Amino acid sequence: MERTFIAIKPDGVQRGLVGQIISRFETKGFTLVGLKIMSVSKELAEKHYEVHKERPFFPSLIQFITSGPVVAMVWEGEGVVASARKIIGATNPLSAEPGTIRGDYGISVGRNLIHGSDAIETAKTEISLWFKDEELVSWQPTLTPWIVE
Ligand code: DAT
Ligand code: MG
Repeated sequence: MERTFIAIKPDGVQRGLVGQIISRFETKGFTLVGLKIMSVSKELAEKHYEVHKERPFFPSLIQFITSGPVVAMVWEGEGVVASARKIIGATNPLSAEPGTIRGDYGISVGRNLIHGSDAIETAKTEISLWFKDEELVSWQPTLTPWIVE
């Protein structure tokens, strides 16, 4: 089953949006299979954002993501990678559609609340970077037949 890596960034945690953000994925019908609050080391942050290391915003991005607790999650469901990106909205919250997380809660690209894997392959890499196998729980919600035909 498809899985994606989602992280509520320090701004989302500090602003008390953890519950509301989790709700969006939960009520959509996806299944939570991994969840933890953690401090992010510089090493983990730099690995996670490795593709951006030549970008001018890289130092401030690393500073930001390591500046407070992050809520790391793995969500499961058919099409979850692309769907989660839609639920999250465009990278710049000012361009993100209302109804998306970034569109509803943010105004600044450097405070855009949440990360979501951008492709199935990226998701696999990110999940193994952030979670140990034993931290993930495979389970079948009893509600599934009411959500998936
Ligand atoms: P996304 O998080 O939507 O996948 P991304 O992978 O292009 O976006 O960039 C990763 C993060 O880096 C993004 O969430 C916020 C920051 N970022 C991206 N572009 C930026 C920019 N032009 N200025 C400042 N921060 C930026
Ligand atoms: Mg990205």
